[in-house]
Amino acid sequence: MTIAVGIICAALVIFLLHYVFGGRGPDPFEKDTREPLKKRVYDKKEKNKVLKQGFVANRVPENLDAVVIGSGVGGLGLAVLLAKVGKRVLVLEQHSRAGGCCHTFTEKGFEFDVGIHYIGELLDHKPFRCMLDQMTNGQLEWEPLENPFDHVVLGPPENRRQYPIYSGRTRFTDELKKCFPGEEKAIDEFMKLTKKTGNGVWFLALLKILPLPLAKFLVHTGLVRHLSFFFKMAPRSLTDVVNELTENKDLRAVFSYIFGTYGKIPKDASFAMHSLLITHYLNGAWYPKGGASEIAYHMIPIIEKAGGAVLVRAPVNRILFNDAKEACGVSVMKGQEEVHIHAPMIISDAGIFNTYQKLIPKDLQTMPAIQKQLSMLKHGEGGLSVFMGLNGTKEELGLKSDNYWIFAENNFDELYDVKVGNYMKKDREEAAKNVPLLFVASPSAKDPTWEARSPGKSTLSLVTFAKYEWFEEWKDGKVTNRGRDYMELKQAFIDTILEVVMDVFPKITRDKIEYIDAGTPITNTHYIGAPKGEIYGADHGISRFDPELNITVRAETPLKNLYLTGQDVFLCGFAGALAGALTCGSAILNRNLHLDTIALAKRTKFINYKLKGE
Ligand SMILES: Cc1cc2nc3c(=O)[nH]c(=O)nc-3n(C[C@H](O)[C@H](O)[C@H](O)COP(=O)(O)OP(=O)(O)OC[C@H]3O[C@@H](n4cnc5c(N)ncnc54)[C@H](O)[C@@H]3O)c2cc1C
Ligand SMILES: *[C@@H]1O[C@H](CO)[C@@H](O)[C@H](O)[C@H]1NC(C)=O
Ligand SMILES: CC(=O)N[C@H]1CO[C@H](CO)[C@@H](O)[C@@H]1O
Repeated sequence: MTIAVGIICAALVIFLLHYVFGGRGPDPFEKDTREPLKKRVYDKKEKNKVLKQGFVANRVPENLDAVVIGSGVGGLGLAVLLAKVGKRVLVLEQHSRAGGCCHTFTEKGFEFDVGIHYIGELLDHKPFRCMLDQMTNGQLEWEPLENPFDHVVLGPPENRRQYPIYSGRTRFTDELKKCFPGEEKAIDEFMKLTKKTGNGVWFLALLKILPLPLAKFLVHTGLVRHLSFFFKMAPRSLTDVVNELTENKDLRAVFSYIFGTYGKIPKDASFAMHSLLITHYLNGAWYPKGGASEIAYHMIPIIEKAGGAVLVRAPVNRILFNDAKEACGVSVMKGQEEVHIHAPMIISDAGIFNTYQKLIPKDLQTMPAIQKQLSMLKHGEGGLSVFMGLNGTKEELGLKSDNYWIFAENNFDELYDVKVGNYMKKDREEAAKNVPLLFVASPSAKDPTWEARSPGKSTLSLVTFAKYEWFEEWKDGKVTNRGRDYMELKQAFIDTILEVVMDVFPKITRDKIEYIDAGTPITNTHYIGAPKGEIYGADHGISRFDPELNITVRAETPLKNLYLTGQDVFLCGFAGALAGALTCGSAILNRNLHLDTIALAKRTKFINYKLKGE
């Protein structure tokens, strides 16, 4: 028995070593491709020449190596990885501009972001930062947020309590201890558990790129939960863990508030996912200098340089398969006509539901292997965003480079359930009168280039969750004209949200508002292709962290030459979608790109050190 275990373990170690260290395909990070900062381009027309290249058949490069469906950071990121090893990639985007959740739009002279408020892990020399520098040839700059970067606001208007959240390995806990005297032990224990769990995420990455039989072996023997604290903690809910640590309700809430960044209330959230988010921002939070559109703007030229292209207004209506059921191309709708594009490899960043339920033919949709994957995932929560353009500078309006998370009460499990809430279960008119959670941030205050670009103006971005079903009946209407009832419902949400904002930010008054509008779940469907208005793709509840799911939903699909990238392959968020791209790139290039980024970080540190003179 022990000998058998010994042999198995030895075999495992050999396999692991092989896959951990054994890069076989070309390495996209082999050369340091960072260039000195070029002249900054903020002129919209100039940028649109890159971001808004419309689809026409004669812009499609010949002899493509791959087609990527969707230009979110998961799609562009993967295309860059392939371009870096010389592959010619075509990225097709259904919207009129590239970027997916990272795109920006302009209304009444105000530029708004869609889905980038703050990103962590961007300290110099961190693997994630080194990788991003390479993927943008050193042209994308990151601006740190204030410290405290988040503020948690709890309670009803007459009794709102504010807690600042600081980054910093020790500062995070030190500052919490100042707010919660007597809770030192709980705070230290929370941090300990969080770090131990969050640091184990590499195992998730490993499960997704190990050969399937080996991954299955680890999961089915239960070894995975022994080897990885991440998977050990994954089945436990956030509520469960936090309630054991403290009786203090506000502290429980402060431990849990960041659930908003993946969208599951604490009793349905996995402690593993939560730990990832806490550790993600532990070293600080950053915002892309020049706004979110800079991300796509600096990735696209790398794809083009290798002979590829990124074309917009290119809705893929189906993936083409040959008789052997191998993906061999895509069909794009150009007006009423289908344009067929052939390539030996198709990669979808459009999300797993779009890919399996809309883009592949019916007879392939019913394949058991596809059905199994679909049965393991649910649609994530829908989102509602309010975009405000304000007359006044950040100083005049009291806006800073930080975020506010505002909750009507401190028991988040009840936000959707009884009392205050039932929010997500209410009928829509009722829900619109009482929005119990709200994210507030000023993108303009985070961007040091803003004042020069839009003097005297500011923007505010507000996000909450909302049910797709509340808005579903208008989904087939025209995006700019869905009728009066829809406008009224939107307005009801806006009015409620505005009350909260003006209360928490007293310098924001009605006369300062030059522009205000809301995007609902059906708006998300239109602009970012989210089938149910999801803001974070597939649901991130506890079942997402079942190791079985993690080995089943992979970049390789059950269909030959068809791959998945982006947030549904790994996890949501900018970093999660890029990890999806790395996972997919690892499968295609047959090497461990996660480890390549770590090696890259070591090399970069060395190069920077030498550049500085010794
Ligand atoms: C309101 C909001 C706030 C957020 N805030 C943050 C934050 O502060 N920090 C953070 O890290 N993350 C944040 N996120 C999450 C993050 O932006 C996403 O997780 C990530 O960008 C997803 O990238 P992706 O490439 O997987 O998908 P997406 O960016 O959604 O890209 C998918 C693309 O596929 C396109 N597509 C779909 N179907 C087709 C088709 N048939 N043909 C052609 N194209 C198609 C879509 O139009 C879309 O452009 C936020 C998201 C939202 C919505
Ligand atoms: C913005 O505010 C200034 C005064 O603070 C005022 O003079 C100006 O007319 C306002 N602009 C708009 C468009 O409301
Ligand atoms: C090892 C492990 O976690 N197995 C689980 C895989 O997923 C199925 C269904 O989702 C569970 O029943 C197993 O326990």
